[in-house]
Amino acid sequence: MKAFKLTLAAGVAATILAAVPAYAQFTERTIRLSNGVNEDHPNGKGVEKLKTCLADKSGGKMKVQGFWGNALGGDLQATQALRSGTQEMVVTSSSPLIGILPDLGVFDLPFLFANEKEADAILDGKVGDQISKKLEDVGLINLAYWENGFRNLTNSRRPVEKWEDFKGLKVRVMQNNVFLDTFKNMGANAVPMAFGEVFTALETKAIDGQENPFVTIDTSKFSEVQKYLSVTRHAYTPFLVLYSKKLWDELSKDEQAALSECAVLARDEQRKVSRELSEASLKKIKGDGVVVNELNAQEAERMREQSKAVWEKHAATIGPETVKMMQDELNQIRKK
Ligand code: TK8
Repeated sequence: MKAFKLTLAAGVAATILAAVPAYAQFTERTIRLSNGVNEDHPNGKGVEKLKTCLADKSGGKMKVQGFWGNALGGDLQATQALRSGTQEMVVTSSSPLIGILPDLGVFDLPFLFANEKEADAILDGKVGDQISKKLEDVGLINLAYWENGFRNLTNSRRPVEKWEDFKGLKVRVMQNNVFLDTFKNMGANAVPMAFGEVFTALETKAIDGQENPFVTIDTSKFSEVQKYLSVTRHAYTPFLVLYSKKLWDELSKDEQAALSECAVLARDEQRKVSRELSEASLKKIKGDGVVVNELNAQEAERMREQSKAVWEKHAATIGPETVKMMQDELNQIRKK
């Protein structure tokens, strides 16, 4: 009886499949997705998840080709390619894109989030949604926020234990005015530079230092060219997972839904791996001979105080409503 029912069910399924071609709403396509980081960064696992999820949903028709280590150009360049419709996807830091959407600068404010939980709640909540809506108006579909993470300073000169130790250090910052002023305000000589140029600039001593999360410091091999790592956690930056609006509008509803769902599924994987790998990366960096120092609570607080001027200076350019929305939402989250 059971066997009979199964045969019957298979027969019905076969008839349906014959009537409607499988995955008719999907077109064979290869989506080019670029990354500034290398494939062993947690983004590698995120992109892997995205690939398998899309293959499942589209019957193998939607493929993703990942590019790593700035192979298709840096964050900003790749994002502009999306806007003009010559590339489908990029996983980019939000920071280099403030020229395209000033509101993104709200994520760059120093010492904004206390921990990952706050970051997730903001990015996956109202603030994240509002920013994504605004990105659409400038030709970019933001499918999800992945994690870049809490940023820490490395340099080749000395351990930074208090903000005065920044004085005179030549530090690469992202191409972003909030970061530029955060470091200038500490007394550093801040140099804006695209990520792809950082390793060589450190190696040739054109700059003394840079700042990034542990996983990026490790997977970009900065340990080879840096002596000190100071755990400053001065900012948390997200990754945007962007799709070209021009090319998005050519997709079927089913393809769009698949991409939206898969980018979020991949987000959970990417964040999980990012958090698991963070401590392991720090251990590796230590193992590579880099001298690591933590800030004591008092000095961390002084750094936070010193950075308040940057908030005041940049609220107007970021957009006062956006900054206020962020503060209100954070207050809500902190009350819970
Ligand atoms: C990689 C960058 C990088 C970022 C930076 O494309 O530029 O320092 O943190 O991870 O987005």
